[in-house]
Amino acid sequence: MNTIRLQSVAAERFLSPCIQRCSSVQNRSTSGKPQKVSETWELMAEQNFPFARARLGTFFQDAPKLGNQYIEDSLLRSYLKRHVPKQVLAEIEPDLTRFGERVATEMHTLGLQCEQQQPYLVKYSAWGERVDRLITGPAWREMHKIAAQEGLIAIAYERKHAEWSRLYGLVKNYLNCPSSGLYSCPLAMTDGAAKIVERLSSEAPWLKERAFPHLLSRDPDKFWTSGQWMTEKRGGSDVAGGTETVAVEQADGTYRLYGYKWFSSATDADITFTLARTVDKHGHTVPGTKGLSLFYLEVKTDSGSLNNIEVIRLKDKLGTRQLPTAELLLDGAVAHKVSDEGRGVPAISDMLKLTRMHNSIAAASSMRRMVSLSRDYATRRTAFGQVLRRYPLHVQTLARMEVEARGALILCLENMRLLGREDCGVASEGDLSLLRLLVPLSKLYSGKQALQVATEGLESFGGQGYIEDTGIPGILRDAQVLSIWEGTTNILSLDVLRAIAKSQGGVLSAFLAEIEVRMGAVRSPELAEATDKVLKAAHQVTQFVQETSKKSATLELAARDLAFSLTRTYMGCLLIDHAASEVATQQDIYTAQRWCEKDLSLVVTNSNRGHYSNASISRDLDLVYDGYMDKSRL
Ligand code: UCC
Repeated sequence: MNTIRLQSVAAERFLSPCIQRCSSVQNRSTSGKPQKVSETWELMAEQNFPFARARLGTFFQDAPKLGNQYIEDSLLRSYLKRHVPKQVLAEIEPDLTRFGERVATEMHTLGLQCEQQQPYLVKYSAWGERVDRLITGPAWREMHKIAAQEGLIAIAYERKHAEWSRLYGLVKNYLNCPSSGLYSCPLAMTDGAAKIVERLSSEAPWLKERAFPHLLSRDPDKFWTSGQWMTEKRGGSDVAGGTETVAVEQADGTYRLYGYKWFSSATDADITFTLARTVDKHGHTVPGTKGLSLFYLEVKTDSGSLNNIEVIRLKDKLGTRQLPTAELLLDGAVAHKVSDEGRGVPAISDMLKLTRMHNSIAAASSMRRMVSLSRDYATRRTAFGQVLRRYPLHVQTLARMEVEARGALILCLENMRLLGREDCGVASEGDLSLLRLLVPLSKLYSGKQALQVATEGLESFGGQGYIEDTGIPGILRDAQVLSIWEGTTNILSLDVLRAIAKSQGGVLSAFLAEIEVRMGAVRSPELAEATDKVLKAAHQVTQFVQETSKKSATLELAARDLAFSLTRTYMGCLLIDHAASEVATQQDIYTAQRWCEKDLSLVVTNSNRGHYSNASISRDLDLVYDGYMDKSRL
């Protein structure tokens, strides 16, 4: 029985009209003697009125809880079990298990704090001196320490597990990402920088000597992060057309950079790679891609001041507010040219490959986090008399999210495996071709999936999903960037066309060959229908490209649908291949079957509907500008 006392005079006063009403009821219904207010209150409490004790009521919803993020990720574990040699798995699994717990506990809390302790810029000292000091919060700085100590960059380059080191390192990044408070972003660029530095080890040994030990350091005080400064005011996507930064050679062979970088994602980096146009002795630069070279610079001088860089302002963004993203003026920053003249874009493409892979990893891990929270919540939240997990309609929605998360993850894992082979020089021509094609596909498709899963997941919490301090809205806001940075969906779709053209179709031959081999080995009757569908789509889509290859405008118009078709087909292939393997469960089979219900050859479907015809082009334009008033702009 509840024995409750009125806690304050104020409460007594507030409740007194109600109490008096109750009091008279109580008086009549008990002994008939007059009673004091507090006695009446106790009687009320005895009757268990839920709002009698406190104005908050007595019901508090259980918050969703995270389990060990490695142990609870069935596909991740079975993929590793299937592909990683037993001995290597025995060596790395204890660390993954420990880290899976750390990200779900201590780091999850820290990650949420990163958004509460947003970075800010102090432009002037108290005495009026321009200082441009970037202040980051304690949780953000802690993430730097953790990244170094956990070897999030180092593991892949130390190569203790040969080609499996990359998979191990990136799987740790996958676990880290949703709990990292977006520290995953500087890590993505740092990984890209390490890849460039390693690639340049024979041309620029000084760079390896200077930067590599810092990029791979496990000592937080020595660990450096890198930026990737590409975007300028005129060019986010059109880097070649939009880059205005110029590089002026100095007598000592270094360069001074002058320009305005419009979007430096994490400005607290120690170093950066950036593009600029070298100025010849007549003061001329070469326009377009051929005028761009790649430069390495350190953000601060040895004395700790900025390297002739002004931080103009921090960006006010929809999400990723944990990140100190800034506009920067380069006013003679000292830099080193590290590519051949005019070969800046190909030279930075290694970094783009890595940051685009990290982007897909961020997408896949964001989906995993959302599903983890949603499915746990469904065991805690009761509505209409039952916990949510007992409603098949609710579980069906979560299952659809799970299928998306698994499709995205399996392609990420495959790319990690291929990159490990490239890192160690054991990749075949086919592996390299596949990697060139699959990285942009994974990036462009997973960015869209993450957004869809984030919005659905948010809804699975009802109104609570819309409340900031649950931490759930941040997942949606941060997911929005995934289809934007590192190249938007359409730009990445064009990159897929670039890869096809540059390889003269080689990347598509590798795609088809791999699918034929994998699907040819599937024997399970349960997977027969899905296998046929994947094979048919692979042939139809590659044939579409062959038939359209001479019509570049049509191919460009079909680029997004083509990229979606290639990705859906390849994800389907990987899911089936896994579902047919010795490690598969019934859930793997079900995932593959569900995945393959999608329109795998969307580009063929839409081509048959006439979406890429000239008539469609003008109808699209007419539709978009229907009712638009300012005809002079058309
Ligand atoms: O900097 C940014 C913020 C970083 C945030 C990172 C965090 C992410 C992690 C998340 C984890 C939480 S965002 C910057 C965003 N901007 C972009 O991504 C740029 C988008 N634009 C493009 O991708 C463009 O397509 C360009 C700039 C890469 C290429 O444009 P061009 O100039 O038209 O290129 P071309 O002429 O087609 O290619 C020039 C050369 C060719 O080689 P050659 O000369 O030998 O024929 C191409 O094959 O570059 C080569 N190339 C490539 N090679 C171009 N792209 C690639 C590629 N992707 N891979 C290999």
